[in-house]
Parts: sequence; structure tokens; C-alpha cells
Amino acid sequence: MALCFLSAEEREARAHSKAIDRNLRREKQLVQNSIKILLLGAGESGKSTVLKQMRILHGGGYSTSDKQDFRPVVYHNILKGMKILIEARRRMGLELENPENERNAQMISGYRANDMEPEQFLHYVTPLISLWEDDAIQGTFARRREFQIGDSVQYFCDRLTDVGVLDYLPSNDDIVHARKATRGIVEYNMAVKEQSFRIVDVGGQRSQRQKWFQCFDNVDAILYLVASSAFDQNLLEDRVTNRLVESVNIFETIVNNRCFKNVSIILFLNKTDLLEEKIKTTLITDYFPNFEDDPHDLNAVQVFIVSLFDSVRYSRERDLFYHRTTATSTEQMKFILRVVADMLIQEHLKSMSFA
Ligand SMILES: Nc1nc2c(ncn2[C@@H]2O[C@H](COP(=O)(O)OP(=O)(O)OP(=O)(O)O)[C@@H](O)[C@H]2O)c(=O)[nH]1
Ligand SMILES: [Mg+2]
Repeated sequence: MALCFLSAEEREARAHSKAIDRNLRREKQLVQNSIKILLLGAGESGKSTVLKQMRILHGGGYSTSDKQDFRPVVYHNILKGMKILIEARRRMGLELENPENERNAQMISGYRANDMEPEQFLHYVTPLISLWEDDAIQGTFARRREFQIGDSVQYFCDRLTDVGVLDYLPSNDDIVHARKATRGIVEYNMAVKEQSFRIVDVGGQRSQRQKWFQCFDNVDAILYLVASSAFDQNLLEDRVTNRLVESVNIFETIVNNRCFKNVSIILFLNKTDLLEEKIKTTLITDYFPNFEDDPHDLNAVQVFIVSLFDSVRYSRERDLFYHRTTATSTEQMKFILRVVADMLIQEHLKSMSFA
């Protein structure tokens, strides 16, 4: 039917429908052209931290209002962390060095999770500083592998005077240290060198892992994160399974999954900063007796951890790609993410030319 026989409304409706079709085509093209990266790994391995760095380095970053949204998370990390320390100290039977801290401990123990405003948090700051300085709390913290406490508690407790002000605005460093477990599936789009990337972040705790298969379609690359420093720690979920063993077991199911036959899988040996500190005093041989090298040598320990992951791969066609990372360091991630993006862009171009 010629367009001139259409009423004005019909013409408008047709134009509208054509515009929708155009947008759909553009979106489809964008999805086809973008590189889909899955972030996988056990709980607390650092997946969301890597995603935050991608947003800081290659995405829109964090506006003032986004940063404000992290305030209650930081407050919760600190108060929950101190509550855990107080309870663990009691169980260990360590006497508080400063008698006034009995009252402070009672106050913090009464904290219940809520979205706290700065005015409220300010009441807790002096008691928190006093407790953090107490030898009994420090002694308890030194034995933290015996109980479950987040890796960022020390970072924030060392900065209580900065956090404990009325106009506190979390910095990018604070944001990458803030801990909130991921529930469900989070997607983020960004571009590196005009190549679009679709990043998918999932929750790594056991209860979250049944959702993983929902994002297994059309994956180009997997960044598999492991908390390398967790070789002496047990899982939060059952408190008995070694965290490194759990991570190797999950990796085994991913790396040998036929869905990922042609997918680049890159291992991020994460939390290098914490591993470096830990091996000064903790022997990996106490947890992995088949380690035969110098347990205080960072490189030797990392090579051993990589070998645990490498040994569960059925296919030996390709070498296992890995990077030693500290996901909380924006400086370091800038370099590593660039290397990874370059590699994936090359592979993507190659696959497009064969398509
Ligand atoms: N010191 C240090 N802390 C890290 C590093 N990577 C992550 N973290 C911290 O470890 C905690 C857990 O990191 P997340 O990124 O939330 O871990 P996740 O893998 O997303 O965890 P789930 O969402 O539960 O699966 C956060 O407090 C991070 O700041 C690292 O390389 N070094
Ligand atoms: Mg997460």
C-alpha cells in the first residue's frame, strides 16, 4: 500500500514501529559485537572487586551520590567486624587490656544491621578506636583464621578517624574494599579501545552457584578468581571445607565443562597482598603437606597454587593463563585489565574473521 493512502495516525504508527525495529537491530548488533566476560570463583574471591575496578578504569566511575551509597556498607563492615572480634575474644578467654572496653564491647555487641546515617555512626567511633587498639582485640584478630571475618576489616579499622566524620565520603579505595556479598546476577557494559564488553558478575557462595548456568550462553571469556591467601581458611558456608580446596573443585567443573570448550579461561590468583603477608608467619605445608619448596617464598607458593588448578584440567591442548592479582589495587588492575582486554580483543577479531 502506497504511503500516501495512509492516515496520519497510521503513518505515525509505522514510523514508530520502524524505529523500534532499528533499535532492536542495533542492540542485537551491539550484543553480537561485544565480548562477554563471566566473573567466576568462590565467595569472597574478589569478583565484584574486579568489576568495581573495571567501572573505575573503563566505565563511568562513581559519582558523589554513588559514593554516598557505600557509606552504610562501610559502617556495617566495621561494626559487624568488631562484633565478631568481641565475640571471638570472649570465646578465646582473652582479658581486655583496657577495663573501659568492657562497656564499649557491650555497646558494639548491641549493634543490629541497619542502613546507618553518619550521625548514628559517629556515636560508635571512639569506642571502636579504643577496642581496635586493645591488645586482646589485636590478639584475637591475629588468630582470625579460627573464625569468619571479612578481609577488609583491618583496612577500615585502621582508618576509623577518616571514616568517623560527619561528611565522610567513601573514596574509590574505600569502595573497592567495601564488602557486600553478591546475590543474583549483575551485568555491566563498558568499552576498551572502542570494543564493547559485557561483564557478568555472580554470587560465589554455595547458595548462589545454582544460578550460574543461567549466564553460560555465548560466553567469550571467563575470569576465574581465587583468594590465594585463603589456603589456611575454611569456608563461611560450612566452616570445615578448606577454601582453596573448594575453589579448585569449582574450577574443575568449569574448566572441563563442554559449554566452555572454546572459551578463554584466565585464572586470577587474587589477594596477592594478603598472601605475601600470610606466608611470613603461616606455613602452607601445614595445610598442603605435598608442598615441597620454601614456604616463605611468595613465588614458590604461587607456582604451587597454580599447579593445583592446572592439574584438574582434562585437556592439555592450551597452557593455563593466569595473572597474580591484588584486585583492590587500582594501579595494578589498570595494567592487568589492559593486558586481558588486549588479548580478548585480538581473539575476538580473529574469531570474527573466521566467522
Ligand atoms: N586485601 C585484598 N582484599 C581483597 C582483594 N580482592 C578482594 N578483596 C576484598 O575481599 C572482599 C571480598 O571481595 P568481593 O569482590 O566482594 O568477593 P566476591 O567474589 O564478589 O564475593 P561473592 O559476591 O560473595 O561471590 C572484599 O572486602 C574485597 O575488598 C585483594 O586482592 N586484596
Ligand atoms: Mg560479589
